[in-house]
Amino acid sequence: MHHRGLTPIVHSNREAWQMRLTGGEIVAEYLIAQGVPYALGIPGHGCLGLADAFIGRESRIKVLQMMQEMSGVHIADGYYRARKRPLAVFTSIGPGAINTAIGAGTAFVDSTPVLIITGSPHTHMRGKGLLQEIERARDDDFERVLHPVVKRAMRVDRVEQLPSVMKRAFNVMMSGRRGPVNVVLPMDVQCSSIDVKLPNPEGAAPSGRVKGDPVAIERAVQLFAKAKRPVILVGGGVAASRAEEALREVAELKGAAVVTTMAGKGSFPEDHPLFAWHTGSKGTSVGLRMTSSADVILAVGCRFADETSCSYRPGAAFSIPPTKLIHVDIDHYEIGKNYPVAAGIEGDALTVLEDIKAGLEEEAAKRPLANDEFLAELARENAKWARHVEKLLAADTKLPTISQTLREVRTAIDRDAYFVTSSGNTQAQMLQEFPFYVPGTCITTGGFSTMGWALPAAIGAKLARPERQVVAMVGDGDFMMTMQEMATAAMAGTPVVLVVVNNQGWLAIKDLQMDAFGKKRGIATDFTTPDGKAYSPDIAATAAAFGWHAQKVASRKGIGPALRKAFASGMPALVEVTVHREYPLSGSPAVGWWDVPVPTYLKERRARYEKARDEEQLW
Ligand SMILES: Cc1ncc(C[n+]2csc(CCOP(=O)(O)OP(=O)(O)O)c2C)c(N)n1
Ligand SMILES: [Mg+2]
Repeated sequence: MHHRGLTPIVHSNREAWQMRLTGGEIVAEYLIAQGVPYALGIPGHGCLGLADAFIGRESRIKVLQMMQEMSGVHIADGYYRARKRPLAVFTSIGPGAINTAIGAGTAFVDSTPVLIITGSPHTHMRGKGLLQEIERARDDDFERVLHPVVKRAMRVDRVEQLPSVMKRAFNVMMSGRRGPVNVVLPMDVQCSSIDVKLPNPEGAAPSGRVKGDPVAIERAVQLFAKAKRPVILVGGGVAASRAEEALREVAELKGAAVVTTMAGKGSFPEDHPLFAWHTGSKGTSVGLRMTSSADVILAVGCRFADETSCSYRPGAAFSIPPTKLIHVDIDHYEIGKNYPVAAGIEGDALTVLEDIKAGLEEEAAKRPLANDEFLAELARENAKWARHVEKLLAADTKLPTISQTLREVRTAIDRDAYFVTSSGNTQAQMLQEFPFYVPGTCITTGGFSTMGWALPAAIGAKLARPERQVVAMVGDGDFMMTMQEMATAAMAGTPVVLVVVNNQGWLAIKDLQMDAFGKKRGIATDFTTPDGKAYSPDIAATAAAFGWHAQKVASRKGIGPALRKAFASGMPALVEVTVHREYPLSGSPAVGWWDVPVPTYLKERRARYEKARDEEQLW
């Protein structure tokens, strides 16, 4: 036993009992002990010893390849969201390691655990400037690149440290506010060995959930029970803690409107009469009305980011005060960050909601808690929003709009299908127009909005849930950021269905340029050839070239049948939809305020911008 204080191993794999293991083998065995089914990696000289250790262990952990390390992290991210089990990603040194940064940033901002193991120079070579070492400011300096985008960075200098590092990496990743961890593993450490008993994961981590303070919970119950215009604001923390059921129970008990953030989308059945869609700059009229006029908001697992809060312009999304805020979060840092609280509760979303529910049940025994007038107003506002969406759907354009495509996709796929988006108009319109019925089926990068995320994340979701339909919908720009991962899906045999809406440009941004700066201010957002003509690769043909089932449609009525054929193919399948690209039907209108600074030379717009900006209140 080399490490005092480690729990003796209780291991189903007897070979691992007090065995001589290399660093690479310690990693592989610990991942197996943690029940990690896949390690995603691109080998290079910086991780040869680690990659080799997976040989002979294929029945217990599979190595999958991806085409860019960033995508490996995205795959793990999508897998976690669909299954709540982490995967590991391993890379070589230098560029391979740095390629994980965007994946790590996405997972960090969206609080998803991913173990990122990056190879690094031999400990005795540090600072010599070996191939792919970053060493001009400090020897073997890579890990600082990832510091801001991981929950913790862990560096191993000797193989003896590795069992403890692996154990702690999982603990950090999987407790509290979850997030990615980087383990830096030098090449020599991967290959040297020790006699080791691996720590048993079961005895090594905190168990259970963090309860909220009973005094604060009682205060919250009293406030919420008395509310006349009660709103529950749902962030990503509800899905993270699998608190969807408790959320629904609390909402129904009180008769509260449920509004979600982008990260919270899909945590509440969106055909439920208490659902009030979304607030914020990309929100909905019903959500904005509910959150800006609430007397009490119970916010669970959300950060009050600028998009949710209409850049903190009072009365736009929120009016806190006078609205009283009950803010529940696993991360105390979020409480009081952007708005003052009437009750701030640090705790896990599920246990806190269950405790609030118990308190509300007591109150409900004394008197009715719901306000029928408020609920009638909610129904009216919901009907108004539905009419707005129907109007968008009725657009009479030659090519289908993204709104129409979303509707056709919703109609064609299963109720419990996973629907994956990353950024652009598809994500913004998904938020406003696409209802999710089964909790957990909305998979989107809510906080980081990373283009190129959806395809690899969908591959991860399909690995996690092979029995369910997994559909990703992306723009042409988004697609071209990670289209090479079509090879990954072909090799892994994951029949994801990818809908690419082709509008020959970064149109979400072009629309924003027009909204904020003026109709003539589009720049660098159309894809064109030197003669000014619209440019697009033949996207369906690229999918066919990767060995995918591929179809191209340019009519609304062609979308449903194409999707059905895609599912029937049993293969990874792409449906390219050529969509309408003229503003404003290229997207859908933003209904809330967002602080997009306007250049002073656009005098009139600048004046309007400043007037609105001056109303913002940063707390
Ligand atoms: C990696 C990354 N770079 C830049 C952006 C900024 N951005 C947000 S949406 C968007 C354009 C999206 O274009 P596309 O995927 O074609 O979708 P569209 O809006 O055209 O439907 C850009 C550039 C981003 N979110 N992520
Ligand atoms: Mg586009």
